[in-house]
Amino acid sequence: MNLWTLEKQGYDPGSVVDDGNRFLIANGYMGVRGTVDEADKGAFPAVNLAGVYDRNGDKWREPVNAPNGLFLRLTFNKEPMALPHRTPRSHRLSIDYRHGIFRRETDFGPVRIVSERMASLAQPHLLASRVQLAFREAGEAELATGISTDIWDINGPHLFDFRYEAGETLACTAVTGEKGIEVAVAQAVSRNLDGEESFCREEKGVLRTLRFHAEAGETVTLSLFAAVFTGLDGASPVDEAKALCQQAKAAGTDACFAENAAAWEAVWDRCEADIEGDDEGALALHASQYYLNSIAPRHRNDLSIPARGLSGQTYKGAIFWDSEIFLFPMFVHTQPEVARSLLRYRIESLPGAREKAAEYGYRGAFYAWESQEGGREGCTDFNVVDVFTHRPVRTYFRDKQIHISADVAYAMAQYYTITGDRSLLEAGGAEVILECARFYLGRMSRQLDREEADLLDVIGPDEYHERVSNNAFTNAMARYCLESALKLKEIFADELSYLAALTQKLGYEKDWALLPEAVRALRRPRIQNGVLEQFDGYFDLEDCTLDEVRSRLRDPREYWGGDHGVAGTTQIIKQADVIALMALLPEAFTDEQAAANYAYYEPRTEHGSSLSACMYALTACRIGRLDKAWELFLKTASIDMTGGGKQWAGEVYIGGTHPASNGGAWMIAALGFAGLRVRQGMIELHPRLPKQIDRLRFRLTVNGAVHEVTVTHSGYSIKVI
Ligand code: IFM
Repeated sequence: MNLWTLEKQGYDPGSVVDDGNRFLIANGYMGVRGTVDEADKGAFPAVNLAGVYDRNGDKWREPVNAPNGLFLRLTFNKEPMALPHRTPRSHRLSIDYRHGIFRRETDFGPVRIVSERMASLAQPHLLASRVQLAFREAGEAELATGISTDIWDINGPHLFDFRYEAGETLACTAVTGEKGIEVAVAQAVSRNLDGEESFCREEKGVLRTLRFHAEAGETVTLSLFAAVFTGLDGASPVDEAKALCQQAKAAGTDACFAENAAAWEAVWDRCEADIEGDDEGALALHASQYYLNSIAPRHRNDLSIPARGLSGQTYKGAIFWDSEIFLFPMFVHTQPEVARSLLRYRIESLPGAREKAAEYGYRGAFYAWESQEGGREGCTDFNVVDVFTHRPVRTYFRDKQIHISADVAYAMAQYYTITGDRSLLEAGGAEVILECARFYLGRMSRQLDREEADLLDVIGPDEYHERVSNNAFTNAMARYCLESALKLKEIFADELSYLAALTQKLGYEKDWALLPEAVRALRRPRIQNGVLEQFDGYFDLEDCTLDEVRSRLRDPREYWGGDHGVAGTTQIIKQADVIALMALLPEAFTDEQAAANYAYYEPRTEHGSSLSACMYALTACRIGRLDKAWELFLKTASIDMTGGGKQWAGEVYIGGTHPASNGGAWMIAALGFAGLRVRQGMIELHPRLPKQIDRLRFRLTVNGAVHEVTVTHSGYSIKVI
């Protein structure tokens, strides 16, 4: 079994959208969905751009998809050799996770098309494909290559005022509707045949058509080079795109593919993780690492990663708590420079978070629940569409999911705890922590006759229960945020002038004084038989089984949460909540508490979010439920290979890749199975290997040096590479 390749045999029109996610190639700058070369809009082709957003009218803002510069369509003897127009004799898709190469092989009978595509990790603006057309019969061929604007948009169109250039290098330029950001794509071709060439500017792009006679047994090879630049990259995107295409063409496809492979090898040198003993697990771990690494921002130092990566416009291309809680751990341990980029994005977004807090009447920083560029809130008050009435449903994620600020502060503090490097705190991280703490100081409330203070009317990670009070996760994470603010005094004990300047800048004197009392007073959850109550009154809700709740659904796409959702009045929860807390702050709980809470909450959890299984797996490792941990690991790590995960929330499509699960898979392997803890640059291991694994190996960067950790059932070793 090849432990780095996923293959799929056979053509199934019903899985084309899922395959677009499964076979995604990306390089942090853009993601190219795994659709065939000739795909039209119906197949959801997209070149999804990181960090470029647009809003069309009053529809949701979402990231922009660039025109497809690797378009290719063959007509032979006037018949389309194209999906879905002709049923193939055979069809095979594959992705090489090691170097991010998508391959399609389709036998249409008279001709067999094989193409390989990459999004260069070495050159973030470059895409390339190499194509072979093997003719079985003689005939007249018409080959169109070029830049197609027939691309997928959920809430588009986003591009207007198209301008096309024909010639040796094709170009297409357009501007976004909302902000007029220029998006330019150029394309060049090299091929081993001549023919009659013509150009056409179609409504759907600009194409170069070559007519030629093919002999039976003849194989035509060609390479396509496409470059994408936007107005955010520089002043003349189209010139840069054309220049890069020509440069790539001059270098040749082999050189471009080799350069990409070398860049991937450099990434694997930093973060490769391998399992020996179970091939299914090994492939799934490679897959999840690939999906996550392929969308890591490496071309900029202030970008984060959307919840569906670069697989499309789902979830508005927004950054959620997923980044800090599920993605950040892999990066901070293996490629701290990427982790810094995720956190710098939050530092840059601080003005937006302050504005949001002010909008709700608070001081400090209330981060966007669905954060777009500059921290702009993408979450609307109506985030789900009811399947029965087709009306938008009022949801409260934007206003009540206040744990987001604590999650951001948590990652900021963890960066220092893990690396011992306080430069990020100095570069704005400390200010973020203080402003998040200030938000909670204002958000807490206390009845006059009570000693304790509450966080009322919130939503915890379990989104099925809206507008609850004293959610255990939210309160504990808010407390951690308040404590982290106080801890800054220790961290900067040798440089108190730094904090004094910050205090003055923020007018923070009064807030410092309030912090210790806030830490003391913030409500702790009720505990029954060792089990933390998820929120006030949770134990009084109907205690029924998951199957019972599922049987109450009248439509499979029905939303389980909100006012009328089937889960809201029951103890059935969407995703890890108390258990997520125990995974994030393990030292705050005993093993007995972890076991009691796992036993209580696991059967009551739908795992309706891809963020859930990994948190349970981490706790399962801790309490020695290793078979369960392994099962949850496989579920987490293979999600984007199998196309798992929910596709719909009410009538809203939420499919795509699942970076949080990809990061979760690494967390289970390293933090769970190996029991890795890095504190101030010191590595500790407490292995708990499931029986399915003979040997677990992974790389880390600690104190600037790459380390390789090997764990077996008889011990472990750590060596500097
Ligand atoms: O952040 C998550 C949330 O916890 C559950 N719904 C999906 C979001 C994006 O992954």
